[in-house]
This record gives sequence, structure tokens and C-alpha cells, in this order.
Amino acid sequence: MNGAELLVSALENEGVEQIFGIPGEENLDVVEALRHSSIKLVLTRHEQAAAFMAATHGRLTGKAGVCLTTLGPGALNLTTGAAFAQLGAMPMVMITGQKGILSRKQAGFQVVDIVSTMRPLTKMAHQIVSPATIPSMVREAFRVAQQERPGPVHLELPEDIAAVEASGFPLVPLHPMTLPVAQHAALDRAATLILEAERPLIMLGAAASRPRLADDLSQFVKRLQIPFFNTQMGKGAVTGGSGLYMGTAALSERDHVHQAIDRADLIISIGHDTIEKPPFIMGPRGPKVLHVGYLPASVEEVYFPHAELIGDIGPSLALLADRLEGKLPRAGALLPLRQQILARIGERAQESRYPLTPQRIVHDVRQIMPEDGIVCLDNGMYKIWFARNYRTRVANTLLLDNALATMGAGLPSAIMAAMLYPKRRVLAVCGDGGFMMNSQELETAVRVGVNLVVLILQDNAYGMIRWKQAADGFADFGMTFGNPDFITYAKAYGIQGGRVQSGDALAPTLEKAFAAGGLHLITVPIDYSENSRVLIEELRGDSFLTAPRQA
Ligand SMILES: Cc1ncc(C[n+]2csc(CCOP(=O)(O)OP(=O)(O)O)c2C)c(N)n1
Ligand SMILES: [Mg+2]
Repeated sequence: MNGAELLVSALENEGVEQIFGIPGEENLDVVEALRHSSIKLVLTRHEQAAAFMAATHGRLTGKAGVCLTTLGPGALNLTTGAAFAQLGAMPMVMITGQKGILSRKQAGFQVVDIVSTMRPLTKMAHQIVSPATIPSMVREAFRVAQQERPGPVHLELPEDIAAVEASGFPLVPLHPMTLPVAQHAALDRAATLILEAERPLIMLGAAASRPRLADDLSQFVKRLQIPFFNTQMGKGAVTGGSGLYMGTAALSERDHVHQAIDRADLIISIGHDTIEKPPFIMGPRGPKVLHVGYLPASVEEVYFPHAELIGDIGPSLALLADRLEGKLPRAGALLPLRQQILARIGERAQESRYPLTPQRIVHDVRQIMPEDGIVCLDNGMYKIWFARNYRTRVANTLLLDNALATMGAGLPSAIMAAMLYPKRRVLAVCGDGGFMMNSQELETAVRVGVNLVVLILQDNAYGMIRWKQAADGFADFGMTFGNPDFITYAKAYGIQGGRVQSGDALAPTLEKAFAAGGLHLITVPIDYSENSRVLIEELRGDSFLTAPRQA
């Protein structure tokens, strides 16, 4: 057994089933070991996509996704994916090659200090220098990646350590882990705050979407009957139509949902992660905030909770509900605002205008997606519309990135979701800018044979920045581009294409594509004049404008 074989058996020991990436010559021992293993090697056409896929695997399953690249250039292509997983709290293990470290036969050729590059982008980054440490380093890598707060880990395996004799080093066995549950004193304090509240409101943040939390969270909301809203990344964490959903805070203030937030006197903030664009801005006079988290809150200018309930969120919430169930006559105090908020958000969703409005697109997508269908967004102006307007009833059915907010992740994430859940409908929604950042992964999608529909929203522009430019009073300059004929482009990959050519044609076109199965690419022109009409004029305050720039 050599170092590479030991590494691969350590990965098998972790239950890894597939690895995404592009090997280089420094990984050839690892590739050979994979050939003899139970692990599938899934090639991508750019390392960035491999990292987005591995991170999304972690996001959707809680088990770290794994990606593999060569040294130098290949490893550097992982950096955006590393940051995506780091900010988004997605467990991922990145393995990169390196020239030999015992001798230096190629001098400095292709050698970049990847471990140092990765250190600020990961929870842990190490070079493997001896086969003896492989079992413990791999075990530790997965533990660190998967434990709260999850994120990326990097291991560098130099080619000579991969080739060295490595027999006789036993693997580290796994054992089940349970986290500590919140202490009695903290539960009592939290219960008192909630009992005293006149107008309580629950907020579900990014960590509320952890795959294992969905049931406990839904139970908590249903037992207490306190209305809730979510952050963009907390969307869908309460299962089923509870009748308590008040909206999603896609903007930081003055959106319709803020009517409830501003009137609340207590916000029970579950799993909020301040990497998200603030869902509301705390100030000296606003509501009290109770932070419920796996980890203590990170205090920011805009987020400084008054009390905290720290521990495994699911069981801690169950204990809290035991103290409160049936004792909250004012639980629904803010519910009368619900109808009005949701009605405002649903306006103009059925207009037949062509090009289509963002509201109509969100509406039609919701119509053809079953409750468990997964929509994966890239980054662009439409993200705000989907976050505000797309109702979810199942956790992790609207995958968006309100953390790094990088373009280019939509298609790879959707391919990953489609690989994990072949029986569910999966839709990638991309702008014409973001799609072209990783469109080469259409070949990966064809090769792995997923059922997937890709919807491209066409405005021939970096629409979000163009809109922000206009909203800030700048001249319209430098944000438009030409596009390939997407249908011909899809055809070149062997993919069926479809153009939406009237205001009412989107839903039937999508439905037909899903019904046919396989891969489809559909383009729809989008009318972004609604951005200013709704997000500025209707909301009148200029919430989005005063929020920190997203770009
Ligand atoms: C990798 C990356 N580059 C640049 C940006 C800044 N940015 C945010 S949205 C956006 C425009 C997106 O254009 P498109 O994908 O066409 O979506 P649209 O807003 O036009 O719907 C840009 C350039 C970013 N978030 N990520
Ligand atoms: Mg665009």
C-alpha cells in the first residue's frame, strides 16, 4: 500500500462515494488508487465547478463533499469554491497535489504555496508530510469540515508522499456524535423573554437550513404558533404550510415583511449567520433579539443579541417548547399583518407582459415545481425576486448564495442536486452573465446523465449592476454584452433547447421539458423595469440603495 492508497481508503472510511475534480500528473497515484476503490471520480471541466459541486453536496447532505485537483493552477481554481463553502458554511474537503517535498527535481516549476493560499479561505489547511499521519489527518479533516460551523478544509498530498510505502497505519474509526444541549439556566432565561413578549416573531437564518434540523424546527414553530420569517438562506426550513409564514427578508429594511419585523418586540433568531446580508438592522430602539444557535452569535454593528440559547438547536428548541407550549396567548399577535404582506408580494405575478416580469417568472416556476423540487440560483438581480416571492415548504428547495454571492455556482450546484436526488425536479436559474461563467459544465451534466432543466434569464447585461448603476444616478455604461444563440449552444452539447416566446409560454415550456426528462436549456427574456418600480418606488424608502453594495 502506498500513501495514495492509504488516503483513498481513509476517504472510503468516511463514506465518500464520489470525488469531483480535474487531476494533474501529481495526482496520478491517487487516481490509480481511486480506480481500485468504491469511489467514483467525476470529472468537471473547470476546478471551480468541482468545488461548487462538492460544497453543494455538503450543503444538501451534511456530509462533506470532496474535490480533487492538481497543484498550482488547478488548486488556485478552487479558491472561489473554498470561499463559497467558507462563507456559506458548507462542509467540503479539498485535496490537491504538489511536487515532491523529499527532493526537488523540477525546481520551482508550477509550485505555489497553496496551503498558505487556502488558510484564510478554509477552517483548516495542511500539507501531508508523512504517510503515518494520513489516517488521523483525513479523520480530522472530515470532523472539522462537518462540525458546526461547517466549512471547507484543505489537504495537500505531495506526489512523493503519495508514492511512498504506507502499510501498517490503521484508519481511525468513526463514532456517532451528539452535541451538547442548551443549559437549564439559558432555557429558563429564553423562556422568560418569550413569555414576556407582546409581539414575538421567529426568524430562521442560514443555519436553520441544516439538513438534519428540518423536523425539529418545524415542530417548534408548530408547537408555539409564533409567526416566522426567514433570511434568504433560511428559506424553506419550516416544513409544510403552517400558515405562520410572514415573508422573507430579501432586503435589509423597509420591505413589506419589515412591517412585522419593525412591530415585533422580540425576535427569536434561530440559526442566524451574519455572513448573510442583514435581514434587518438592529438599532438602539428596535426589538429585543434572542439568538438561538449551535454557536454563540458573532456581534456586528447590525446584530447584537440581548440573550443567547446555545447548543444543539433541535433538542434545545424541543426543551424550550416544553416550557412554553400552551402558555403564549400573544403568540400570534403579529399574524393579522400576514395577509397584507403576502398579498403585496404576490402582486403582478400573473401579468402576460413580454419580456416577462421577474414576478411572473417566479410565479410560473413555482407553478411547475413540486413542493420537493429544487431551484438552484446563480447570482444576479433575479435572486432578490426569488428570495422575496418564491414560497418554499421544504428545506433546501431554493438554493441560493447570500453569503459569497458569487456568480457561476448555479449550474454546478444544480447538477449536484440532480445527482443526489434523481427523482426530484431540479431547475437551475441563471442570468445570461452567470451562466456563461461555468456553462462548460453542461458537458459534465450530459456525461453524468442528470435530469435537469436550465433556465437562462436573458437581458443581455450584467443586469444587477446595471440597475444599481442607474439607481445610484450613474449613466448607463459598460454593462451590456452580446450572447451566443443559447439554443444552438445547447444543441452543440446535445441538449434540447427551448425559447419562451410569449408572456404565457414559460410554464408550459418548463412543464414540457420536465415531463420529457433529461437535460433541457430554456431561455426567457426578462424585463427588469420592475426593479425600480417595486424595489425603489413602491417601497419608497430606498432600502436596497442604502444597503451595502452587493457587487
Ligand atoms: C464572480 C462574480 N463576479 C462579479 C459579481 C458582481 N455581480 C453581481 S450580480 C452581477 C450581474 C449578474 O448578471 P447576470 O448573471 O446576467 O444576472 P442579471 O442580474 O442580469 O439577471 C455581477 C457582475 C459577482 N457577484 N460574482
Ligand atoms: Mg443578465
